[in-house]
Amino acid sequence: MAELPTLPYAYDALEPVISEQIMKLHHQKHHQAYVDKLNAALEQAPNLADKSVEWLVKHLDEVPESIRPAVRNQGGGHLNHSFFWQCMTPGGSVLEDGALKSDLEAKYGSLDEFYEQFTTNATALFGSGWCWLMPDLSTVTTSNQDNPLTETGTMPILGLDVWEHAYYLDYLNKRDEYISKWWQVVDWAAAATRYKG
Ligand code: MN3
Repeated sequence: MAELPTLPYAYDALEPVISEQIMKLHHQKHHQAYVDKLNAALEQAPNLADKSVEWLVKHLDEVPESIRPAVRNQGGGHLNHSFFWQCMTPGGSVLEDGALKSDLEAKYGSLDEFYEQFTTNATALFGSGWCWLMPDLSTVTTSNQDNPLTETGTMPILGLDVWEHAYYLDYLNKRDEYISKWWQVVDWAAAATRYKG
């Protein structure tokens, strides 16, 4: 059984970047719905009951076709949001000197250039989806609730939800403004811990 994880901070802790209203809806309604619908789908495949959501998303081809779309969308939604909450922390955390910082600077020329490329990709994504920083430090986007884990076999080290439900109440149609503010709450220390170099 998939379960809604507890948010690692208060609902209002990411204000003013992300409002309490959005965080409550996003966690209690949207994320809860992914969990509930994933569990409903898995009732039809008892042999998968003990599998983690990471395993399911990574091995979609081993999931029965009858529930594969549900596991892809609802399982992906559960995995992505569980990860997203871990990518943020109140007030953000600094990207300290270390492998992640120096490798980002080497790959992009500067951190500012990295921010710009990530923001450009996230802004340009058509429709609903996510923008990710991968372990090879490339930035990629996925549609809907797909996670790069399915295609590449590896989890990202950072991810941004660019579905309208993630920002519309605070930023209306200004996705670029949401993305530029989002860096203020990114938990870079956690991303650095995930990065193996
Ligand atoms: Mn979302």
